[in-house]
Amino acid sequence: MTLEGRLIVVSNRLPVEVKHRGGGPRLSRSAGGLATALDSIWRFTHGSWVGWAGSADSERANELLAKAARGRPYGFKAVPLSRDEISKFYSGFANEIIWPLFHDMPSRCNFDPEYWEVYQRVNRRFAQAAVEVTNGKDVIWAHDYHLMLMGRYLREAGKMTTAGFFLHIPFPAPDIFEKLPWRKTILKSLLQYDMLGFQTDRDRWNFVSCLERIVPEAESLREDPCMSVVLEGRRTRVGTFPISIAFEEFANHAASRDVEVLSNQFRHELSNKFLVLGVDRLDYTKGIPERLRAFRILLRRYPELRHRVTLLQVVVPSREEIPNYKDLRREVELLVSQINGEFTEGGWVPIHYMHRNLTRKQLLTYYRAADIALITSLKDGMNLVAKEFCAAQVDEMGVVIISEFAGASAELQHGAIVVNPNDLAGIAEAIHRACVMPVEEKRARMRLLRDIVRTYSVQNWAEAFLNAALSTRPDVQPKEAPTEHEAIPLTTPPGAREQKIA
Ligand code: GDG
Repeated sequence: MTLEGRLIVVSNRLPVEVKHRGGGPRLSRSAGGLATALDSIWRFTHGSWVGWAGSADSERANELLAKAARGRPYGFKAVPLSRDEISKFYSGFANEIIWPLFHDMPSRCNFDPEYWEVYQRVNRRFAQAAVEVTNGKDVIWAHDYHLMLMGRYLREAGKMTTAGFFLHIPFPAPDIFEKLPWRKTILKSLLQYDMLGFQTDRDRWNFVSCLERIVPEAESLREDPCMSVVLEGRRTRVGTFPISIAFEEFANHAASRDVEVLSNQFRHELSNKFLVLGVDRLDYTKGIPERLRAFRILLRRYPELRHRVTLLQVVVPSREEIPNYKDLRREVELLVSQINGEFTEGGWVPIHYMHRNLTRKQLLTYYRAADIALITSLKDGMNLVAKEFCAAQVDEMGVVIISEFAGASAELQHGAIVVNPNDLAGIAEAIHRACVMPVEEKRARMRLLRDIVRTYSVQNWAEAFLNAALSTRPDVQPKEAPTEHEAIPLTTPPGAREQKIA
């Protein structure tokens, strides 16, 4: 695809972070998968990335960013945020209200009205920063729940260019969403974007159902391949774009000699036990305590599996400033020690627990070494770990057990074993089933999963979204012929990609 203008990506954080350490500010790569996801898009376009740089605005920080931009196809535009704004906009509104609410956990929300004030102010500042680097032909692409009001402020600032928004997390059903005191303003602000993208059809339909209930004056039109919503004469297109991964990159790295050696070595150190792997940010939506309890049920129900199965749980530190997250860490660590206390015997520890960041190579080593990926999210926008695990299964032997409430289950359901994460006994049975699954069945399932993830890569995702956004312009016709990366039509619902094992 070709963009006539430039791409202006706007996200809460820039892909690089300025940290103040002794001796002045330093630049590092910031956490978060969005940078990796967009790498493929920057290969054929250029532009700017607007976001928080992780430190107060300073001349030195801006110099560092300008230096970091050299050689990249995009420049950085830092949005300065004070400590108080970070606390109320990011930790507060985004992560104590929207994150739990959109993951169907309203009782965890802290509806502090001050958070709302700061959320509005910060969204306006992001919009101003985006407008400053944009001209009429550019496409603005805003990411995630931190920036739901930015569409409205872009319009107020007189922006005439195309603006799209992609939500990485789920969109809740009306009964949940309507608990939000600022529900109507948020929905109407989202409709100020030209293009809205959701991870799954379920999220898209939830959004449309919320509009029907809360903004009944908005008219939904079913059009192919997207649908449209018209409010006060403005049309917004609404589509499903499941995010994916750079399949070949993961697969090639996993197939490398380095990773093979490390993976064999790791398996040898574990005495070739059957390895179950969990990899998650430490987050209450990921269902980590549920997974541990299910593993305990497995070991109680099937004593013959003791000594034969090991769970490796990798937990990446996350949002440690929020009280809920501290409590979760304690809960997880207590469960790990209880289970290990109950079952450990000479030469076998049932759960290996890591609370730290891994390098990409370490992660791939564990993906490749594992027999099962166990994903038990209580709710998840997509879950890229599931797709990365498939890419890393170069010998096609791993089994994916995935929560029906992870977005990825829509695409992966026929190759994976799908579980309800609240059904702990069901998860235990699924692990048992994977342990005794015949090799041919494992292979058939993993081949299917790898085909699905290979066919629809992150590049397809980004191109599909941007093409759909571009087609909202009155002066741009959708392009004639699909490229080889677009074997899948723009907004094919995940169901259309589902395949069955032959
Ligand atoms: C949000 C939505 C949606 C994990 N540990 C390490 C590490 N990771 C990488 C994984 C993966 C990413 O982090 C986690 O992505 P997920 O998709 O699983 O989850 P969230 O962080 O919650 O992401 C989610 C996603 O946005 C994209 O739209 O799928 O539903 O919640 O890429 O590989 N990477 C490294 N070391 C680790 O220790 N290097």
